[in-house]
Amino acid sequence: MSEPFENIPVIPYEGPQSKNPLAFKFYDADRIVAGKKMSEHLPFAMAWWHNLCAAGTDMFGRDTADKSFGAEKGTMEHARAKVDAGFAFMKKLGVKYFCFHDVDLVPEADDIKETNRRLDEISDYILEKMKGTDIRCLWGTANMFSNPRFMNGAGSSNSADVFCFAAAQVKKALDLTVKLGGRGYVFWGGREGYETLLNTDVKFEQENIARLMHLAVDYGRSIGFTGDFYIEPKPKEPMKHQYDFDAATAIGFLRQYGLDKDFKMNIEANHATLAGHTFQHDLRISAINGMLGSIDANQGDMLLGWDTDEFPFNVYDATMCMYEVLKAGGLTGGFNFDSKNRRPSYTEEDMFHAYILGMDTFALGLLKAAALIEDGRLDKFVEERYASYKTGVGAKIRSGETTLAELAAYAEKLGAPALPGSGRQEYLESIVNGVLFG
Ligand code: XUL
Ligand code: CO
Repeated sequence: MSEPFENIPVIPYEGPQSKNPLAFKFYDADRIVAGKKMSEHLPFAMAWWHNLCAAGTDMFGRDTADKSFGAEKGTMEHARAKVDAGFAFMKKLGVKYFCFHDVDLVPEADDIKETNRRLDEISDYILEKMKGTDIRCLWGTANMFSNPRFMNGAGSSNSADVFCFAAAQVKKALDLTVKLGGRGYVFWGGREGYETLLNTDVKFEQENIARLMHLAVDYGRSIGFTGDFYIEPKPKEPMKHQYDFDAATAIGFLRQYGLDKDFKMNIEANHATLAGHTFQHDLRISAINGMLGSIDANQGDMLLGWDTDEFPFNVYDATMCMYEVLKAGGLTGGFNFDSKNRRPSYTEEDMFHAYILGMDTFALGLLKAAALIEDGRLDKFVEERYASYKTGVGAKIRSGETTLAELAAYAEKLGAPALPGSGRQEYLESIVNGVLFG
């Protein structure tokens, strides 16, 4: 049988002037930026589901791409062919990590015992493939949203039996993550939410989701999982209301249920924008709470109100993302391309073009974010903007050495404060443009 992607070369770095579609223009793995190699700043990961499984099906039409990789779909031979294709793909691009859902790896059987047997078999095969390479698992997860049994959620299901099946899948997915040396374990609350309050006990459901997470932490730690658990917030889709709306909501939930020591955030760009935030906002909220763990690297479409999972090409957003990541001192996780080719981009070359685009976009973002920090004008402006808290009454407020009555007396004596100083937004935006394009 022919080698996967045999007509595609190993992707070289050729620099910004290159017109070669199968070369990196900005991602230069060994280049040192802000004291570290680009490849260390940017632990990229391949998403098994989009890259090796999704073939362009949408609500209005069937597959456009051929992801059979020379085997009959729905067989273990196909599962192995996907492993072969995935490793060939990652090697050619220099992608060092992969992320998976349990059911991305094997066809799901009717009986969970048989599914688990298949997962044992394929994970042995993946382990074999990993030997002699520096390719590693970034994170694993359980798909608890596709099977009809999860129509009302997994941890949040009204059915205790369904809860048990969710538990069984989480247990197995944790086993696989540990077996493959995964850095993290993700909970994306696929259907953990509701459609109508007329049939839903929100408090009961949220308590049960927390119970499932506690059970997962206890089990994970008992089998030697030392990595981070992640919540991946998303406000809607598939459910109308999803409980993990955004980073702030998810962090509050984790604290309420005593899960905040074991969990961090896996922030996805397109999920943040669906929540009405910028990508940077959810990164900042995670970072200031010490919970910026990992990133699902993609982007949405300003004109579409759903999760389009496009490959990131917006350099402004990538720059502001990397600005947050650099300021936070890096990620414990990595940058998982939870992104898919557009339906009409159905060839093997398109799969490579997509990753080259995504990796180059984040490399550019890294370079520009490092330059913004080095430039220092943004930091200096923010620092000075809060200068009134450095001395006098401001310093007393910060140190907590005052009372409401004292502050009220101060205000009365003042009569009226001066305006708080210009925000200078347009000036700051022109600094960003200057650094990006100057
Ligand atoms: C769905 C999504 C998932 C998670 C993993 O919007 O982002 O693919 O990343 O379950
Ligand atoms: Co995602």
